[in-house]
Amino acid sequence: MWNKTKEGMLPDERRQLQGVRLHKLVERLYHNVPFYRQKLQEAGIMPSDINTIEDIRKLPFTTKQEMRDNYPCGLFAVPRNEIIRIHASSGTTGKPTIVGYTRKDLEVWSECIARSLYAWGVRSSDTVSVAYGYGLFTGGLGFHDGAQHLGATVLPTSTGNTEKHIRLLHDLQVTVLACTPSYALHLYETIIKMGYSMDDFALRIGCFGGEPWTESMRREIEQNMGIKAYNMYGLSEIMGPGVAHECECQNGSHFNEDHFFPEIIDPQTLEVLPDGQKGELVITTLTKEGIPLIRYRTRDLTSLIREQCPCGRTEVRIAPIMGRSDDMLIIRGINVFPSQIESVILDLQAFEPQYQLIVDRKNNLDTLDVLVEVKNGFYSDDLSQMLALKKELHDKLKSVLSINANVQLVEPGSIERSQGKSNRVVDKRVLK
Ligand code: DLL
Repeated sequence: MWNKTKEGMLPDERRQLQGVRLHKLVERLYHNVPFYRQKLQEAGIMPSDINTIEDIRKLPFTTKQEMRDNYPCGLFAVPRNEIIRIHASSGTTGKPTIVGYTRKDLEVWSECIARSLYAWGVRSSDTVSVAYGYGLFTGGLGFHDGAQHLGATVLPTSTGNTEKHIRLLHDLQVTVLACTPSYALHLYETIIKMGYSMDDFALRIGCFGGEPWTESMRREIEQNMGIKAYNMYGLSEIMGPGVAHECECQNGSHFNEDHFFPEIIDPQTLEVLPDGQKGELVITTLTKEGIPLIRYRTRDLTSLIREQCPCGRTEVRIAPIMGRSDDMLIIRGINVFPSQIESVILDLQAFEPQYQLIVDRKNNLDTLDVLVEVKNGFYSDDLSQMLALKKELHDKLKSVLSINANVQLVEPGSIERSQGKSNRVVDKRVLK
């Protein structure tokens, strides 16, 4: 273990530590974040009421909508000069969710990622190609700092330019690959197309996450690429990658419980569910300084595995994410809410509020087709006019969502109207 004291802590000792940290967290939020003070007051809770980790159930939940309502920095719990990094993720409509990190937050982040990499067998002699997106997305810089903290050599490849990436993987004999699992499959196909065999590479370990994947995808990656493929779970609101990670047993992802406290709730009744039952994952950031969150509703569906893991880590595990309790799609690793696309369409005069989103996976890359009806006065046989409209929508979607959608303009009235719930999203991806 990278940090045996924390990862292998006796469960009772850990619960004590979590209780102390929870009390301090509530105190900090009560005094430093007006939104939380009001929320706690409304719930009739004072920091002195929270003393053990079991007291967490007295606390109210936090939602993504509340983060949006406090855009951009209303939930920051420290003065701006203590924030040394900002990342952002998609919000439910146009505005992104902003997250700020203090120096200590970045240290905790690197520590958590180093724990994962170490568990997977990465050592300072390894070279890690970080092929998650760099920038506002937490994947690139998160893995970058963590791998550097461990002492490995980092190759900051980021996304795109697959052939150049493959040549570097080959020429530098890179041993570790970090990217989304679907990108790993695409990379493999390109490797073969370029005439290489996996024997030409030194890859041993894959660090995959950022989107749902299955056991059969894992088998495919492991068999094709001749590597061990491990799961990493995380979300920007809580930190980024590094919230939970598999160990060598590949049987559920250990939660970094000294920093993040997980609960599973029924998304309808909001009742806390017992271990083993499937529900929505709720996370409290026990040590975060920049933007700490109490009982954040992730919308990810999973269950907690409490049984002792043969690896010796005593941290609770989560089962692979089984879906979401909202309509968020993950397309090429980018979180997309249908409502974001709708608001882009409605901002442009030429379109009806009638559209359909078709998501598919071709050559292991996600595709998004946006079919949209053009308003009567705007529909024309003039091809150049139609192409200009199409380009306008494409470019707007690209600037808001950072995604290249295939826009298809259709005649007014041609998208089937539904009798009941509208069926605006058709997700054809079958995760084998
Ligand atoms: O995807 C952070 C990350 C980067 C995790 C790289 C792992 C590796 P967001 O963009 O905020 O952050 O998206 C978070 O992605 O709520 C899940 O729905 C989904 N997700 C992330 N990891 C996994 C995973 C990053 N291993 C959202 N399995 C989360 C399934 C995942 N879903």
